[in-house]
Amino acid sequence: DTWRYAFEEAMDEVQGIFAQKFKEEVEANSDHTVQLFPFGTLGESADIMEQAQSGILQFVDQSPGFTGALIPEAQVFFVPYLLPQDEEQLATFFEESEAINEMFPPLYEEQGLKLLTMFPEGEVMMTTQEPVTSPEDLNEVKFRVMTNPLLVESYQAFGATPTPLPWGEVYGGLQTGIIQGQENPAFFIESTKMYEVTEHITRTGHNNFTTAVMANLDFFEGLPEEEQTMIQDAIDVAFDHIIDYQEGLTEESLEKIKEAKPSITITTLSEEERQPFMETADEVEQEFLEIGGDQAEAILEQMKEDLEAVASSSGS
Ligand code: 6CS
Repeated sequence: DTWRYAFEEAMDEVQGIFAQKFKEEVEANSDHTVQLFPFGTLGESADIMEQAQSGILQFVDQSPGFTGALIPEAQVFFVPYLLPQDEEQLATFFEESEAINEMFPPLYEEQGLKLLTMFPEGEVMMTTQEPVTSPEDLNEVKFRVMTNPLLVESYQAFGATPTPLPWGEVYGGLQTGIIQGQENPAFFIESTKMYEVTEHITRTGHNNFTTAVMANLDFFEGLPEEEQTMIQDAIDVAFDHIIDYQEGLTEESLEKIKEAKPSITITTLSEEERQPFMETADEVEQEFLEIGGDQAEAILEQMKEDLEAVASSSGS
């Protein structure tokens, strides 16, 4: 059969590299073909999710930044400063976390989706027109966020005026000044040329971009067991590949940005400067418990436990 797989990025961006590896593995180990649909071929993130839920697509990559409305618990990824900065620890967390591997799948199943994996896409950075060293600098800044209620709360707590928008409107929004800021990993700021319409990049260390790959549940459950295993194996290979692929990617991307636009400033906030941003975490966490669905508390607690386990086993 031909299986259709859509994602939210271009072919040569992180989600596309993952999807290409998955396709390669599936095609090497079965008679099936995987047809890839990058961003822009089938609509926005919300559209491809609907298509996956209805079975028009067999596979979809949608980030929790857009899944929050469908699965409120997925908003947990927007509690600031929850995930570790260390990339190795982060990868281990995604592989081993009970919250991710056992608690999230039933929640996705309720939406007709088989959750296959979640993986990190890199440190999230703020891009703005004016320098940012404290929450005061975000005052009155219309800051684009993905359409996720907790992310809106988080940027409100940071002092900005959050503006939820689908991805397709971001570059134009920055260009026309409808929005003055946004957040994304460095590779994406570089590949989408967002640096052209921004003056400052600020590393606040508040998050790492998480994404998720799933299959249509009826499709997946209708497959023979050995094909289900073949798919899961292909996902595992693609996971390892995407972790390796991202080694050094953040710094390389920042260098490319600097080369393309020497006037841009790239600032890493000091621990002291990060403090007021970090202090918003409790408030956002409380809000998550309010709006994060029935499993919010259980998921948050389990995630913290999983994160501690990873941190202590890595000796930090
Ligand atoms: O900001 C966004 O909406 C997009 N950012 C990334 C890194 N991937 C897909 C998503 O749509």
